[in-house]
Amino acid sequence: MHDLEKLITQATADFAAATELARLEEVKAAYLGKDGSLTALLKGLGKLPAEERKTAGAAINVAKTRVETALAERREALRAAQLEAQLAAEALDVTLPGRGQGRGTLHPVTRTLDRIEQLFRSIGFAVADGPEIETDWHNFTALNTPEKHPARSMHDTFYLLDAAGQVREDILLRTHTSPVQIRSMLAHVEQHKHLDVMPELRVICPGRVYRVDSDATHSPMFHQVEGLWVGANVSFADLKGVVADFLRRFFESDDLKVRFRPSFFPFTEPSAEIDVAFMSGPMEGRWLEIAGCGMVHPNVLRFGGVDPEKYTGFAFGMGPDRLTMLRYGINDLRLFYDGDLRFLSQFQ
Ligand code: 2NM
Repeated sequence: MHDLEKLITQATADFAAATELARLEEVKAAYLGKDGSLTALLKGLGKLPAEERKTAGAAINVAKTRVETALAERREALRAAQLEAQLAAEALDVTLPGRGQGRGTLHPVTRTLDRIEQLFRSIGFAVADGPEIETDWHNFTALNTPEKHPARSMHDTFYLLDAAGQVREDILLRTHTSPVQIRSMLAHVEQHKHLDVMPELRVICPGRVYRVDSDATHSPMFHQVEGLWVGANVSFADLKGVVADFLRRFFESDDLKVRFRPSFFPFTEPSAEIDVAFMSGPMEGRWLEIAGCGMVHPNVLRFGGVDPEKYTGFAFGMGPDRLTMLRYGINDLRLFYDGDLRFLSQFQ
């Protein structure tokens, strides 16, 4: 039975040489499979003389059990090793700090709007908003815009379509935030109609506006902030003081030069463009057009429900997109609206 010992030794060595479970099952077949060597020995028992059969059979069965035990041990060892390797590969260090949830940043134009609102709130202005889809009446008529004014044309203004796809002439995307000032006046007058003297109305209206225009410095959607102060004795001198003070605070420049240049708007009379010049920095000494303003036209006050014989008011309008470009030295307006995070995430 020396041969059986050799067979067991060989089988154990072959099992040890198999480093993967699949390979181990192949090796097993060589011993215990249908054509395996142990199986062959058991089949050969029948050819032995009857007196030898019993001891030979017992010896072969003992050997078979030992081979099976060696196989089971090796199988278990390989399974354990495989699990060990998998655990090592999938190792997770639960003590590592988290990756963090990017919190995002405010859009640069939003930062400018917040700043403008904060400054005007500090001198007693309310902040109002209104619909971006407006009536022709609120957007043009109430602002004293002549019936044939070019701003009313489809080349300059986005009109809405009806269900049949036909242009509706009475509904449009607002071209300025002035309709909100009209709505503010109407609401203010209604709210105080029981009083002999209406309290002053001070309001700014920031928001999106729309015009048919698109290039490096014009976007079909852009922003405006318009302001309005109506009261019993509101003068152009008040306008100059409020606007100049705001601009110096906005640009954090006490020596900012502010100039009012005569101009024309249908909704104000007299009207002026507002220019500023910095006394230091890269833009030193250059006049920049920054806003428009004027005394609210009597017709506009009337459309707002205010009696122009009793009250006067001033109004102004500016473009926060342009103010943002100036503040950060940006030369292409479209960067604000491309949604490229490489640009937007630079404003913290
Ligand atoms: C500007 C320039 C001048 C303006 C006028 C009004 C209203 F509704 F009160 F009449 N709101 N905004 C105005 C006046 C706007 O923007 C360049």
